[in-house]
Amino acid sequence: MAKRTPRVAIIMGSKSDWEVMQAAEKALDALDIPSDARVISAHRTPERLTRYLAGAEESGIEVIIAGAGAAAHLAGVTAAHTVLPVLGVPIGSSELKGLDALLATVQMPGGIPVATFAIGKAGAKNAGLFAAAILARSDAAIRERLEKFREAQAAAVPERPY
Ligand code: RP5
Repeated sequence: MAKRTPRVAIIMGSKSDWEVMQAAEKALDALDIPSDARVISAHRTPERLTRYLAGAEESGIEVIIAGAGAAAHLAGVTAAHTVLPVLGVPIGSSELKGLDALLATVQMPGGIPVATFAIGKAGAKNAGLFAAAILARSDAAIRERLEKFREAQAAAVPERPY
C-alpha cells in the first residue's frame, strides 16, 4: 500500500529522545493520522533543520511537534522558521530532569509562539492529541475518531476504586 502523506511532523533533538517522542507517534497512529518522525538538532544539525522546515508545509505538514531536552531551543527555532503551529515537548534527558527544557520551551518572548506541553511521555502523547484536535477543525473524520477516543478513554475509567 502506498505510504500516505504525513500531516504532522515529529522532530526531536536526538535519537535518544525517541523513547519519549514515540508517544506522540502512537497517539497519532491511534487516530489514523500519518506523521513523519525525524532527528533534527537545532545546534548539531542546523542546516538539516532549515532544509526540512523550508519544505515542510509544501510537503503536506500542518502541525510540527518538537521535542528536546536540556537547553531546549528546537521548538523555538522551529517556530521562528514557520507559521505552522509548533507544539513543544520538554524532555527530561539532562541533570535537571526536564525543568531546564520546560523553561526553555515555554518561556518564548512575545512574537514567536510555541505551545508547550508537559515534560516527557505525557507531554508527547498530549502533543499528538493536540495536533489531532487542530486537524479535527477541518477534518470531520479525524474529529469523529477523536471523539470516539475520548469516549473509550472515559469508558475505561472504573467508577469505583475497588
Ligand atoms: C538535546 O540534548 C536533545 O534533545 C536530547 O534531549 C539531549 C541529549 O542528547 P544526546 O546527547 O543524547 O544526543 O539536544
